Amino acid sequence: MFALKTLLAAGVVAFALPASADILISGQYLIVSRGAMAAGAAYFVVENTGATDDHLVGASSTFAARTELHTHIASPNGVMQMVSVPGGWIIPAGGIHVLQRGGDHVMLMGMSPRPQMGDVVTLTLTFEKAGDVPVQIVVGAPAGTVPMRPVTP
Ligand SMILES: [Cu+2]
Repeated sequence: MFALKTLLAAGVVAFALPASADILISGQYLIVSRGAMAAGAAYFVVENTGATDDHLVGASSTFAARTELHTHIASPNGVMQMVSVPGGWIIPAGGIHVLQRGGDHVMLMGMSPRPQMGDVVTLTLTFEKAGDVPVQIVVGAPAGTVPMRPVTP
């Protein structure tokens, strides 16, 4: 019983801590589709300031029925299609990984209630080393955003 209590206490403490010092998330925003599906895609930059590689292995949320790591690939007829990326992405030590429109993103399906422009929602990113990293995301494209915004490390 003591061990269980200790574990629970440790879990609460870990959850209350800010994001891992080695993982920084920036430029995050969420685009919500029109139509009945209430699907959305989240974009952001992950920076790993640590000395060892980390691995973004998953994402979760409390406001969508499904939350998945996705990317875009060109089908044989040239049409861009979204596919899930169950293996996630390696974030190299001292490097960045950019999730951006037309490329990698976090897909949210069956959002309820549908987030409105300007709402702030919480997405939890799960890293192999940094663990769960909650990220506050504003709904809507930031002013001046262009689809393939270059990001410098
Ligand atoms: Cu997608």
